[in-house]
Amino acid sequence: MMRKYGVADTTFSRVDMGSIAIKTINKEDSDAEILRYTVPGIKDLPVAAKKLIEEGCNGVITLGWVGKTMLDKYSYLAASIGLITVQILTSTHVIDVTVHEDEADSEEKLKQIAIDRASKHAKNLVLLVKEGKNALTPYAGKGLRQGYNNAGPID
Ligand code: RDL
Ligand code: RDL
Ligand code: RDL
Repeated sequence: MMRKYGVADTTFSRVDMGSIAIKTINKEDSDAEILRYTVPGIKDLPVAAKKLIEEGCNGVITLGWVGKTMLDKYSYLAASIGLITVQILTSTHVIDVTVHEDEADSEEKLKQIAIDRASKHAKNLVLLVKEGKNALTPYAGKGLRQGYNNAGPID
């Protein structure tokens, strides 16, 4: 069966995480059909995700970038609640990849976080879409992180 994935990204982001997600989805699911939807900023992502689902996507990944100010953080909170609402209304996963500009001091480190987070969460999306609710169970409790090295389990 051909699976359909949605990729929603922003022009605000300083790294082209949408292309990284698409490359990863194609590698992990050779049968994938991918729809991309680019919007100005994070607060535009919830409706983009909803429209992608309405166009038949079995799962969506959103890729957002949050600035350093308190205003940006409030915008992220609003966007995040919107993305969770879309998931609940549609019973469809919307995997939220967000990079916060104050996560790192250097542009190089921010880029590394973005690449790692986007590719690891694209793999998570493919697993959830292809195999469903137990696809990630082998990794439960393993302290996995996206954007950083894994924290690991506490023995
Ligand atoms: O609908 C147009 C804009 O309001 C929308 O694109 C916002 O998401 C833009 N935006 C902010 O207004 C803001 O204060 C963004 C951020 N901060 C942000 O940190 N990251 C964004 N957009 O992607
Ligand atoms: O949809 C993919 C992710 O956005 C989602 O799994 C988040 O719940 C991941 N996450 C964060 O983005 C974060 O900033 C988590 C935490 N913090 C956290 O403290 N614990 C989590 N997830 O389980
Ligand atoms: O413990 C260090 C980090 O995991 C912690 O600072 C997280 O909050 C960082 N983080 C985000 O800020 C975010 O927006 C994470 C994610 N998304 C995520 O999807 N996965 C993470 N961390 O592991």
